[in-house]
Amino acid sequence: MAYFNQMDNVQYEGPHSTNAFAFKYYNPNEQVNGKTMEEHLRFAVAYWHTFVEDGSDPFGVGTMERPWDVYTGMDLAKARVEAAFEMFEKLGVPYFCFHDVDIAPEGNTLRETNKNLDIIVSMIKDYMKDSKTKLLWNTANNFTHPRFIHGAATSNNADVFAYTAAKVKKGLEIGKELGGQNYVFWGGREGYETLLNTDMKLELDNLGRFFHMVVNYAKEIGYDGQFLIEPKPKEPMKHLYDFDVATGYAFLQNYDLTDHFKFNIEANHATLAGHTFEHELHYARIHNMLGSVDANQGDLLLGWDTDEFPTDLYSTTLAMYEILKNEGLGKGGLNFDAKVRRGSFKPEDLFHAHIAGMDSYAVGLRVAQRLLKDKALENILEERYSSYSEGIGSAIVQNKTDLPQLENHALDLTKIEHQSGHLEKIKSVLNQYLLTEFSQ
Ligand code: XLS
Ligand code: NI
Ligand code: NI
Repeated sequence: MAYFNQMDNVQYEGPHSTNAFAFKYYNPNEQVNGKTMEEHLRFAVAYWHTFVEDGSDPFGVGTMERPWDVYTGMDLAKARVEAAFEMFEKLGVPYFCFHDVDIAPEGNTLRETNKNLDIIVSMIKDYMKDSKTKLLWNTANNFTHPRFIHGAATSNNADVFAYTAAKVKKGLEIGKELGGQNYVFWGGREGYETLLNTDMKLELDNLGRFFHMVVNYAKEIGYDGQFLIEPKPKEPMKHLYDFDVATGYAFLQNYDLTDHFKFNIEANHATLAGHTFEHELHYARIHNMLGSVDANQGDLLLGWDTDEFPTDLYSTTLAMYEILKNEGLGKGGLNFDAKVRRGSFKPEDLFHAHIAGMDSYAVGLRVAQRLLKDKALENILEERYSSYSEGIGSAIVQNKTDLPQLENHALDLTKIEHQSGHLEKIKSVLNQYLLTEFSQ
């Protein structure tokens, strides 16, 4: 059965097209510095936002018109698979991502849930045979069900730790079965409300133990996907343990896990942590920990995870700059962990939203590539830090000096010469790159 009858395959028609169902900037086969746009961007559709969510919020019921909602239970799960693969093909998107609960309903026991999963996973596997769309990552939803009220691997309740481990074990098996490129850990309930009833040390130690078990089991079954931690500072918990990349990195170092994990960085989580998106990408990149991206955007006027589709070209440009500096995302990709607004309830809005996101990242890619080719920002850095390429600066960065020598250098210094930071000039250069990209 077809669910998006009125939609054809979305084609690239260029920046002057007025067709709302065409790409204006994303041209999958266009070469950008030796790779196609499709290879650079590795877009993924997020199953939960696109095929599961109904648009409800804490104040109102669902609003989404979804033609597959005529079904319930396992029939609904199957209808969603059909709708999903139809949409993947029409969008030409190379990847998708899901949580276990997105694809199959939970049973009364985990045994029953796993049976449901097996049925849908084998259906997905069949669909994947005739589709170019692959699994970017899967994960376990260990936060929605009331059993996770006090956490999952960091719960005070050992039964919940076991349940969590069992769900992730199944998730790795599913990832292996479907050729998943990555496996994501977003610790939605891994945090706490108050220290008055929390043994933080035990909870963190347990989380460390849990990840070692994951690494061991992956080895045991020959699962070769990449493990990704997705930081977020808060929501739903008041304090989340993987607050941001730096905090997550310290955790991985403490528990001797840095060789086995990288980060899945979400734009909206970065801003919730009080960082820019590019800060999180940059921090991960310089520590060789940039794995994948949840490509969305937040609303700085609102203090929560609004998960909007990315349309801010400034942000996509700076994000793609980091990704190109990283020489790409390797096994990772750009997953649209983003939802249409509650008022955008028509099925075609799902297409408009993805087209907007894909076009915005295509612009970002092209602008970032030109910035790099011209060394527009790199030259600025080189000049700004030039004091470290000679004299005392070069001794410092080569570890060839010490406090007495530095004192000697400083004691009679009378005039320290500074250069301007030229921030406004730099921003106007960036604007110029953005605005000239498609005006030639
Ligand atoms: C929620 C997270 C979640 C993860 C996957 O804020 O972004 O959707 O990406 O569990
Ligand atoms: Ni996410
Ligand atoms: Ni999120």
